[in-house]
Amino acid sequence: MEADRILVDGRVATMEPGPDAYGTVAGGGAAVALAGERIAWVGPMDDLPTGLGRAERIPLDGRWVTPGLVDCHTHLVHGGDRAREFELRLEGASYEELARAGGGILSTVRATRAASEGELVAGALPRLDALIAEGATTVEVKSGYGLTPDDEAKMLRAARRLGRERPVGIRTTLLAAHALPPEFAGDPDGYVDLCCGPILDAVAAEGLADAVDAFCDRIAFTRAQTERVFAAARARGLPVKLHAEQLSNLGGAALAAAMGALSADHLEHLDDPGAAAMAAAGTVAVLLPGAFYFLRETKLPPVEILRRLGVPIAISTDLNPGSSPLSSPLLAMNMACTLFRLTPAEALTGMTRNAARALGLGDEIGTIAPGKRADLAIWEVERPGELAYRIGFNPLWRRLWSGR
Ligand code: DI6
Ligand code: FE
Repeated sequence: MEADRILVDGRVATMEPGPDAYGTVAGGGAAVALAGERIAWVGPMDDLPTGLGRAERIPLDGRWVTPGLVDCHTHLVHGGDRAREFELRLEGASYEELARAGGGILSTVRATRAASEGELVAGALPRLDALIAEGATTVEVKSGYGLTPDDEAKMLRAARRLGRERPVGIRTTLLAAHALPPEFAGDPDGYVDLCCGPILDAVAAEGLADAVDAFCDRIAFTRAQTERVFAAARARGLPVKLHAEQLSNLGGAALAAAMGALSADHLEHLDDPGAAAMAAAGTVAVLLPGAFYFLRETKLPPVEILRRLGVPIAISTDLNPGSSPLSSPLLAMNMACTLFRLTPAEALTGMTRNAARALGLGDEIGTIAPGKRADLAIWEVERPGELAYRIGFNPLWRRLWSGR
């Protein structure tokens, strides 16, 4: 075995399925050997392979190593902010009322259209840095505030640039079917034609999207419109995922599952048939407690049903200016426990292994296993359950992305 560095005398939560919920490496101390950007070996110190004499040893003094965190659902590229809308909501306006009055997502569309690609990058970097500072090594970024071929492509180019500006994996998602732009008022099917043709063409021509998403809800697009967007994406070989059952139940999760979606996200209003369809298809349930909290929702996603059916659960920040201005993966994990009653181990699985799967990257990242990318977070904690426990405290010691 070849390795150039070995993290020694640590404790390791591999997050691989196993006898304990964290995939903990047994024994007194554990080690992770790295070969370039890959994990070469992980196991107890006592079993360290011989012949690694020349590898540099990095002592961890008992600190915990987990996979780098994977934030699998964000809208972190956008112009402007929605602080005024927050005040209006606190005075009694609902998210849905503001959206129907031309505010909400559309107010961010106006600000995003007015911004240059460079301005979008500059605005997004501090938000991305906040995720990185808490151990994120892969972040998904959606479009959805441009809603024209040029503006959607501009957003996704800005997202790709973030991955060149920072040591982090960026996965991009085209979310053109996010809201009906004002120039298509009264003609949602006309806009869906634009999403399925010119927007997808513009984005695919430059290879700007790794997946395609839509918002299937009573303030956004119907099931039939969503199906058209998905068919166009799949015809171009792009995987799909869906904002489903957030504010109402249109049966989006079942549609997503039937069309082989990687994930269905939000899911507060998910029903039993939708959950069963997701279980049968292996579609990941991405829960977004930040949006539930910030919109002061009361309808909980059906976690017990998802568990019983064995639907993999991922957790994400949903970082966006309107429904979840949350740039803390650790707080998202805490909220998943306090609000949705996940266990701390389920929350960490949801930000690592299952989040990787929600991005179609389950073979590449999300657990600590030989051959996977060396994306690791090293924490000053006594046990991994602490990661979901504190509020507003960051115990990250070091982070490695691609072995760096
Ligand atoms: N649901 C959400 O929570 C975000 N998008 C969506 O479809 C919110 C986006 C926003 O309000 O700007
Ligand atoms: Fe979202």
